Amino acid sequence: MVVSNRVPVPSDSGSPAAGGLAVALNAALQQRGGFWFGWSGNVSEEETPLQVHDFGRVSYAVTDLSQRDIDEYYAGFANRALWPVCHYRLDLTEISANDTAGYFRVNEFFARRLATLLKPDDVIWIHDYHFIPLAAYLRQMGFENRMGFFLHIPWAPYDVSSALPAYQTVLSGLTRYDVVGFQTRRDVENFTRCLEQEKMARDLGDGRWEADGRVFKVDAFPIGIETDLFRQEAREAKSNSLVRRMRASMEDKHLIIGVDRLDYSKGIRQRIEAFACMLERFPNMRNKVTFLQITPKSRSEVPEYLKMQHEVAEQAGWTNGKFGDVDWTPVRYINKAVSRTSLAGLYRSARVGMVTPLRDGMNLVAKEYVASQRGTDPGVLVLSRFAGAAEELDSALLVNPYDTEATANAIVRALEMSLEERKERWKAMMARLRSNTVDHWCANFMAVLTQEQSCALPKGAE
Ligand code: GDG
Repeated sequence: MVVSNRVPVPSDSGSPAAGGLAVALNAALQQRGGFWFGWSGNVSEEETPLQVHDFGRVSYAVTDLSQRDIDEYYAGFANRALWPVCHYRLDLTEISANDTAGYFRVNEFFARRLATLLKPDDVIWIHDYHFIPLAAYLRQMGFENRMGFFLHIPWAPYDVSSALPAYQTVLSGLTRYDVVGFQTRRDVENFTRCLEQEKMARDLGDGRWEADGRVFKVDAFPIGIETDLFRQEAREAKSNSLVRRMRASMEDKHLIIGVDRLDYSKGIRQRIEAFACMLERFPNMRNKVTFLQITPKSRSEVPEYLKMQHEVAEQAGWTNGKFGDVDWTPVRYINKAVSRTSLAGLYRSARVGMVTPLRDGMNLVAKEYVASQRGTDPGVLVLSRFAGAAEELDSALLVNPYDTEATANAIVRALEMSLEERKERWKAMMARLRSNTVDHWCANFMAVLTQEQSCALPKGAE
């Protein structure tokens, strides 16, 4: 039983959902047979029956939510309290008693709906910050199934995370699982320090903890991508019309690429600022590079997101006004999504990949950029130290995204890097991406959850 806020129900033809995570979890479900359960994405003011869609061995069960539920649970507590706190942004955190109550109420509602589907031997894998208290409600109802939780976003240090409304209830909710998985060692350390500080669990060693007579395992499971498939897609994207149009418009300039949901955690404004700083300090780079930032809008219902949309657009406009010319637009800023194939082809065309979040659980764009490169002439990844991906991809040019000048210098260093050094760095990163794909991630988590073997991080990932 896989549980996530949004459920990628396939189209009626049964074609698989796109995207690495959905593909990997679908594959795990296909192997064992099972359900994917969550929100339908639809609003309904009356309680409607659970909608079940069967596709062979895998079924999808989704439920509607009321507008109030969505406002309080999703747009409220999940996205205005948990998301900013987990991304170390107390300045953007909104504390509201209504939203907090709504989050727990909706989790209890999901637990009641899920309970109608559960069989005693079902293994349940719950995803992300929307559903932290789900296991606690299921346990209260008497369910003793194996339950695992994976947090896709960071877990902040004690002093930050303890500012969360209902912090102790959220934390104790996590102790009701059998396995609690994080993206990185750093998140595991932050989380276990919270357990110690609150005296909420006892350390049994080897990642095992005990709380209220239950033993649970805490570990890092860094998520991967479909490395070979992405590579293949990038190779084949040569004939993609969007990629061809982009290449034709570049003439002999180098392309720098950034791809992110429009989210304040991604550091998009700071990145454009660093690019502008680079143009200011290295006039020889003017007219030689183009920075393409692809940024589909997200969560526009949350006020902080609207505000940053304006800030990023202003920064891009200011940079173009200051440095642009009649025949050169330094920043191409695009607010729409492109297809996965186009994306793979654009990554491959870019000499530099800029992945500079202020804080990120993992960041799959960093991995996709590396996987898309030509081995004989690879581009350079400029990666924030504060992305989870930096733990594995330490052969990237690591930067502090708050340091505008240092990031500007890293862009120049990437543009001027010798072929030999580019190849060396790329090879080291590709080896990591091959030894830890999204399938490994899924299999590792499931193995620990079903107790088939003890948890193993991919070699060298610690
Ligand atoms: C959360 C955590 C963690 C983006 N624009 C387009 C597009 N994308 C795709 C990328 C990538 C995905 O969206 C974004 O993944 P990230 O990992 O970068 O970020 P979040 O959405 O914040 O994800 C994160 C992740 O969960 C997984 O655990 O890594 O830290 O925050 O796959 O390619 N795809 C297409 N067109 C676009 O315009 N087709």
